[in-house]
Amino acid sequence: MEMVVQGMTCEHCVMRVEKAMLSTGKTRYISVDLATDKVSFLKEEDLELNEVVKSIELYSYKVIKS
Ligand SMILES: [Cu+2]
Repeated sequence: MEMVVQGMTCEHCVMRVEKAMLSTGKTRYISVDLATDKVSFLKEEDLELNEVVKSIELYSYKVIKS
């Protein structure tokens, strides 16, 4: 699974996004590329993508679904 998350400027942002995604309890192997804003991860089958998006947007980052 891949998506673009806009607004990340440093390692703290990366950590915040990872933490938000992990808080859903249904994402694994999250990898964030700060240079391209690309976030790759595995998700459990029963996870609605919107759940992840919401958790990230709580921190005011913008998610662009690919
Ligand atoms: Cu930052």
